[in-house]
Amino acid sequence: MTTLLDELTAIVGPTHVLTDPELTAGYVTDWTGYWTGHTVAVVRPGSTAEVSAVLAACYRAGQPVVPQGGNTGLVGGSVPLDGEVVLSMLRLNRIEEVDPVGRTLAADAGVSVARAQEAARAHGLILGTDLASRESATLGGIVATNAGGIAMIKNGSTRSRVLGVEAVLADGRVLTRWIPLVKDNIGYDLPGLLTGSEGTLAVITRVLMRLVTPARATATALAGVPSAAAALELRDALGRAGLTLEAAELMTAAGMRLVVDHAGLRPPLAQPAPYTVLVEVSGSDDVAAAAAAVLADCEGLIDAVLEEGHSAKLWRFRESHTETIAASTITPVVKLDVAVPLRRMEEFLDRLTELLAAEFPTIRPICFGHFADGNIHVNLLDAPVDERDAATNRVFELIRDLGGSISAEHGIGRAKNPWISFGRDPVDRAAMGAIRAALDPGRVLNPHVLKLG
Ligand code: 2HG
Ligand code: ZN
Repeated sequence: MTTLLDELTAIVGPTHVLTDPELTAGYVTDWTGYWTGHTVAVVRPGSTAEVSAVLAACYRAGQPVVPQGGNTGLVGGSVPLDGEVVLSMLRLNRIEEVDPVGRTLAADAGVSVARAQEAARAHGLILGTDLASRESATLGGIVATNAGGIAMIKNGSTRSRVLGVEAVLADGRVLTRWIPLVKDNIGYDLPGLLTGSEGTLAVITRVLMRLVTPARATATALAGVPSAAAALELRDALGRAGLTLEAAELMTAAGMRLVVDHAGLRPPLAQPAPYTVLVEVSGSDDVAAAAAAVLADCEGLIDAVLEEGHSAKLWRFRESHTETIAASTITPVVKLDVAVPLRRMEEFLDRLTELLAAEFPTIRPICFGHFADGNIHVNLLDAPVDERDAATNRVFELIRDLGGSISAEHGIGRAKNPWISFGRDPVDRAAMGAIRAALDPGRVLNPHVLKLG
């Protein structure tokens, strides 16, 4: 090990190889505090050439490596388990170019989503992926995990906007697929394959993203509705009025109460409702008036507030959920990220509440999420540590019965390994395994993540 550490130190310089547990602590535990491990060293390369040399050295030594961006993932995918080197990508932080004509952004993997967004906005464009952890989450991270987020309903997946990547393979070779064209149909879609591969196929060092033209005028509303079905009816009514959904989020009465109490906010609606929907819509200049007309006409609506533009004030109720939940549980929160077919969402939420109350009475579930794409974040608070897996299993069994997905946007990481067969059949897993073995025969890249069984 001393020889390898010497080699790594020679590549990146002594200040960028951290071994002191006090200095590595922040790199070995995830955001929830549950997923943790230890590392022989955190290595912080400053260029693609250094990433390549570090990986080549680790490959020769058979030393496993965990790539890490902002460490904001929620499935334990960016922290070491058992001595892996942590490859921190944060020093690769250059925004190379925004091309306003081709509508592309080229940047290093360690650039934060917020900085990339700012650079795109300076040219009248936006990144297209947005999420609450935007200040810390990195471009490499959102590509490696195919991050979902609040804008997916409008702009599609992160994968659909990755035009190119530069990535270092396990043995140190640099793969460059960097074509700033939306039409380029030569062979396999390797950027698409690396997107969502959770650091198991290569380490992404640069990304070339397709940018999006932002809406000219938007309005944001919070609406209290009696059911998830009513939330979907509101979505349809907005669509019929010619409005475009920029975002559509669902919150429950329990989640709203928690956020209001924790953040000391005034409840936004005069009457509490079983579900509160946040919608941001775009349209012509009088979008707020058009949205108000839809809300006024909406059958069963309990109460609503509407603001012009992107209302940070209204979004706060939604974006405070993750932090509020983390601060309100006596055991580390169990974070499940599921999707259900929209026509079964009501049934899912009802059956989930019933089964948890019957079988795990001490667990407090809080559900919220991007309801228009079927994605619900199921957070289990106060879950006794010895009930975590059993409760997860029951929720996933329900998801399987309903034809949903056990991982809508957060990935598999370490957290969901035992359940991968709920979502991928043996032939599918064998095909993924063959790709992984071909690109990383020594299995040094994120070995404990995305285990295919
Ligand atoms: C979000 O939608 C993130 O805010 C986090 O995906 C979800 O905290 C969660 O469960
Ligand atoms: Zn989400």
